[in-house]
Amino acid sequence: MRIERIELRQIHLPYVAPFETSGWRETHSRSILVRLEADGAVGWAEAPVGAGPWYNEETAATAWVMLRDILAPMLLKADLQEPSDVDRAFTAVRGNRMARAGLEFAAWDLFGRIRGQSLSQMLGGTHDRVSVGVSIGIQPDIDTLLELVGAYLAAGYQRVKLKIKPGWDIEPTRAVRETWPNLKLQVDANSIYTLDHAEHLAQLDAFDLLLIEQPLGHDDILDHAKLQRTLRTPICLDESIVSPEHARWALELQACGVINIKACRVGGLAAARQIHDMAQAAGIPVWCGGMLETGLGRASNVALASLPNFALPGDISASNRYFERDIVMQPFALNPDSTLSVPTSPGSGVELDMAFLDDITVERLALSAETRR
Ligand code: OSB
Ligand code: MG
Repeated sequence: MRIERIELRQIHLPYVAPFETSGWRETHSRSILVRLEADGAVGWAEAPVGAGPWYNEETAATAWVMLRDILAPMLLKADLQEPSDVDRAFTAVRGNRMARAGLEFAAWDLFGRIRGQSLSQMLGGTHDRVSVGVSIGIQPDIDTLLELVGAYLAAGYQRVKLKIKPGWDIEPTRAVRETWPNLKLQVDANSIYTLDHAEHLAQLDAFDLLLIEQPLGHDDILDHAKLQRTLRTPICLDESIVSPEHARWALELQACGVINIKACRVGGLAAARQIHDMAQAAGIPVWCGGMLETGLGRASNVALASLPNFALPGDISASNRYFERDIVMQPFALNPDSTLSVPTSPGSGVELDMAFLDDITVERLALSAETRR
């Protein structure tokens, strides 16, 4: 199959509240949406890039240029038999995995709609609901944090992740643990510490955490292996695992006890599934991370999380945790058991609210086989 037309859209959609980590703060989604057309069918997807290169090296601006000048023209020349052929078509491309993932996700949606199969079915999903939690950004003070955690628990979330950084780590975690002794609790440092903080981080062992996510360098594996030997709490890698090869290195070095899988971070769902399978074979549980996606990206996260080795709750909260109004006709709602239901319709299983999408689109571009550069 040949892709006949590719459309890119830059959106600008405010979050319900700014999201702050150890290294950045964002107030809006700047995702790039991708639309593929082939054989009379249409596939849509989201590349959840941010405003600046704070999580990884990509930004909304760089991903736009990569998609426009390199990746979309390459895809228009490729012959696709399977969604996983997209990854192969980009073998010569270094990095830029979120931009690549936008096209790869859209191909999964397209093939699913053509074949009448849901994304979860195509991937080999085994669950019809997936356990989810909520990721809570850095707050101005502990009282505000406790109030926010209480509100999310009242809304039905049964697992909480706290963003931490030096000066906002031991005390907020202690306060949440003392208030809710049985809560499933974990923390995420987004690469802010070094091995010099090993003794400091060991204080977190007292709080019975599910895991400590990405304490050290965004591209480090070796020091995480050293740190893991000094901690009782499992380390979970996020930023460092950008490909199945990186997962293999981390597993061989015993750098983590858990892996956070984000398909957008590793170039797409085919690579994400490979990491899932490798971790399963190694006896290492995985869970599905998030990038504050709209309902479109959320749909592929939920489908991915329906695979069997997604053993811990994902950062895949309901639509209303992120946006006042989502861009899909079927916003994700939290079930009373702290799960989201896995869509069953073909492809991503969600339809876009096109009128609303047009309102929040700030830039559009179409490429077709004839106009390719
Ligand atoms: O490190 O997991 C992260 C959001 C944006 C970038 C990085 C991360 C996050 C989150 C939020 O923690 C997860 C979500 O609810 O989508
Ligand atoms: Mg993380």
